[in-house]
Parts: sequence; structure tokens; C-alpha cells
Amino acid sequence: RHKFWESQPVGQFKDAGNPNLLEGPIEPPTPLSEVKQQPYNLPGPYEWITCDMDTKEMCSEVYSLLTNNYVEDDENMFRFNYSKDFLQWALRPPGYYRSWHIGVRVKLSKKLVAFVTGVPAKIRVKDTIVDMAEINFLCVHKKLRSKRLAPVMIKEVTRRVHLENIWQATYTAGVVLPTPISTCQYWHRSLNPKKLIDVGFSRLGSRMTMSRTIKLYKLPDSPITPGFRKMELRDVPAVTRLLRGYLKQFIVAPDFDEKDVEHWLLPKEDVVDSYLVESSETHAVTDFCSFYTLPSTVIGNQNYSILKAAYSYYNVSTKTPLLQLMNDALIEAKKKGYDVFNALNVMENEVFLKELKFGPGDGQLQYYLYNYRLNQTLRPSDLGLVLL
Ligand code: MYA
Ligand code: JJ1
Repeated sequence: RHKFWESQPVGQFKDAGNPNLLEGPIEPPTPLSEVKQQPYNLPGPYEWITCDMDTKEMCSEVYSLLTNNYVEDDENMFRFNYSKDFLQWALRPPGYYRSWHIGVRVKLSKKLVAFVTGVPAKIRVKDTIVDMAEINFLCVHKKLRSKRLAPVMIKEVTRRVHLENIWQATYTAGVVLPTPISTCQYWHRSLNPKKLIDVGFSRLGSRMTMSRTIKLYKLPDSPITPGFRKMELRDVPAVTRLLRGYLKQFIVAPDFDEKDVEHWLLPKEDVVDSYLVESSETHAVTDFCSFYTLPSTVIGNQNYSILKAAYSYYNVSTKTPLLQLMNDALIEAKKKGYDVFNALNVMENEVFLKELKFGPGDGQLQYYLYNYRLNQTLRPSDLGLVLL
């Protein structure tokens, strides 16, 4: 059924629940001299390139490929539209390797037709901190689908990760492959219900009028929590401490240092937004919330071409109730013109989703580890990791 994935060091469906298999790496590392030194062979018309994401030209090519060929919902109404600034941010974290930004071009025309990326991350699994690659943005041009190009892309990124002496990876996908460590649900909070209904993202509930719906999703004009403000550079040490303390409770979570927090959580216009609560008495940072910006192209609508979506990222509450903190995040997102606020049921998100009028979406997100076995399927609330 999965000719490629059955050949890979990942949890296999047939091994589910076998208590004789130990948790941890499935295969041991090999000496670097034994890692294949040449790229995998591509079909004749294509060639590998390493994408230099520092240049505007390369960023634009990648942006066009993804804008026209990346992930769609199951009814092909919306397609992710990561911005160029977002891609540069996502692909150049501390310690990134340019060799992990991999493109495939048509030799003759030089057109970019496929892409896959990795970025390094320290991921804690239970008590062990593992150096991993986070694999993302796997994309094959629509006209080249089902030609088994994806397995070659995955083998090539694996090879280039191995060359840096890294032997594990994590990734998410909308599809079920061998074998998810957890299955998460997308939830959506309408901020601009009229537009969401107009573009077919949501439907008018039965026994609901448009004006009742608009009223249902109304939010205050500004956040309610005293001391709620945007995160600044000077907050990096405090936010790092707060987040590190919080992420300890999850079975799988990133191990962020201050450099990571500065990169991933310091606000970057139209890419990532972060807020915190500073105590008026002690000036301590007690709470934190963040979201990233990922618009979607609306595929065939007369009136709108873009849906502006915010995605819940990392949130920590120690003093302000999480419900109130996230309500303030919704208020900020609404103020900034987002149409919808999305969240997965990871971490402690279940405590606010229903209460803050999120509804379940039709999409799920599967979380995976490569070359690392876990003997249990995790609950979404055991995950302290959000990939972009
Ligand atoms: S998830 C986002 C993936 N991208 C999209 O969904 C965009 C739109 N779709 C496409 O561009 C294509 O349909 C893709 C497949 C490229 C997805 N992850 O070439 P094929 C398997 C892994 O004929 P195509 C993200 O970016 C499929 O089961 N495998 O198919 C994380 C089959 O194998 P098997 C996938 O449709 C990516 C084989 O590919 C996925 O033309 C993590 C068919 O190949 C998928 N999303 O192209 C990648 N979809 O026969 C793994 C299909 O066995 C990283 N397949 O069933 C692993 C870790 C690597 C690093 C390790 C370091 C140590
Ligand atoms: O966005 C998603 N679904 C939307 C739109 C559905 C359009 C028809 N298929 C949805 N809307 C309902 C919202 C409603 C608002 C009021 C309250 C009730 C709910 O459900 C889905 C997620 O639900 N998104 C996708 O399917 C996109 C792909 C998801 C997999 C992503 C793979 C990630 C790649 C890894 O890096």
C-alpha cells in the first residue's frame, strides 16, 4: 500500500502496539563517510538546485511555485499562500543549512517545479533532547504529480540532513502515512463571518441570519487584560524562561533557547505576532500568546482573492486565564484585519476552543517523527510543538 514509506525507518502500521520494539532511534547513525556523497538521480529532464533564500529572485520563484501548487483543502477552494517574508523567516532560523533548501528545475527552461526544505531544531521527546530536521514545504508542480518525484525529494533531503550528522526529523501532513504520532484537529474562529460565508469558508448556521451571525462573533475593540502589550526585543530572556517552563509538561516539544525565541517569536510584521502580559507591580512577564500569518488564496471567487488567516502558535498562561489571554489575541487579530483565527487542539488549546466560539474544521493535521519510535499514540494535548 505504501511502497515508499514501507522502506523507510518510520513506525510501520504492522508494528502498532508491539511491546518488543524499543522507544528511540529505529536505525543507528552511520559514519558520515558512508553517507551517499552524490545526489539521488532525478528523471532526465530535471536537475537539483540549492535555493539561496537570501536572494529576492530565488524567494520569488519559490513563492510562485508554492502559491500555485501547494496545499489545498479537500474541496480545492483554498490554497495556502505563504508570503515571501514568511518563507525567508521560516527557512532561515538560527543554525539553518542552505543545503536543506532544495529545488528541482527543468534543465532546459530552468523553471522551478519542485521544492522541499528542512530546518534544524532541538526537539525534546519525553526526557531526551534530539537534534532534528523539521521538514516542510514539500511541493511538486501540479503537472508533475504521481510520477514518484516525492520519494526522490524525501530521500535527497534525508541525505543532506545526514551529511550534517542529524538522523531524526519531524513533519506534519494533512494525509495519513505510516505512522502518525498524533492526529490533531483544526478549529476555526470567525472574525469576519460575512466574508467567510461569501467565500465558502463557512456556512450560515441553520436558524441563523447574517446579522445574528455577525453579532455572535463580535469582539471588543481592544484587549481587556491590564499590562497586555506587544513583545519587544528586551523581553526575549523573560519569554524564553516562561516558555521553557511551560513546554516541560508536553511529551514532544521544542527546546528553545534565547536565540530561537528571538527568531521564532519576536514580532515580525505580517509574519508573526506576539503579546505578553507584564505585571504592573513586579514588571514580571506572566503570560504570553502568539500567532503567525498564513493567508490562503480563494480559488474561484468573484469578490475576493485572499483569505487572511492567523494561526495560533505558542501560548503560555500562568496568571491570566488562558481563555482571557486568547480572547485578547482574537481581539488583536480582528483589529489587524484577519478574517479567521485558526488553532489546532494541541497543548492546552481545548480549554478555550469551544468557549471562544471556535468550530471544528474539515481538516486534520497528522504529526510524524522520522527514525524515532514511540510506543504510544499521543493525545493532541501531549504535543507542545507547532510547525508552520
Ligand atoms: S506536508 C505538505 C505536502 N505538500 C502538499 O500537500 C502540496 C500539494 N501536493 C504536492 O505537492 C504533491 O502531492 C506531493 C506528493 C509533493 C505532496 N508527505 O511523487 P508522488 C507519498 C510525505 O508520486 P505526488 C510537508 O511538506 C505517498 O504516500 N509523503 O506523489 C511535510 C507516496 O508514497 P507511498 C507523501 O502527489 C513533508 C509517494 O509520496 C506526502 O506527485 C514531509 C507518492 O509520490 C506527504 N505530504 O507528490 C516529507 N504526500 O507509495 C517526509 C504523498 O509510500 C519527510 N506522499 O504511499 C521525512 C523526513 C525526511 C528527513 C529525514 C532526516 C533524517
Ligand atoms: O481550512 C480548512 N477548512 C475550512 C474550509 C473548508 C472549505 C471546504 N473544504 C473549514 N471551514 C469551516 C469553518 C467554520 C467556521 C465557523 C465555525 C465552524 C467551522 O473547515 C481546513 C482545516 O480545517 N484546511 C485544510 O484542509 C487545509 C489543509 C490542512 C492540512 C495541512 C497540511 C499542512 C502541511 C504541513 O506543513
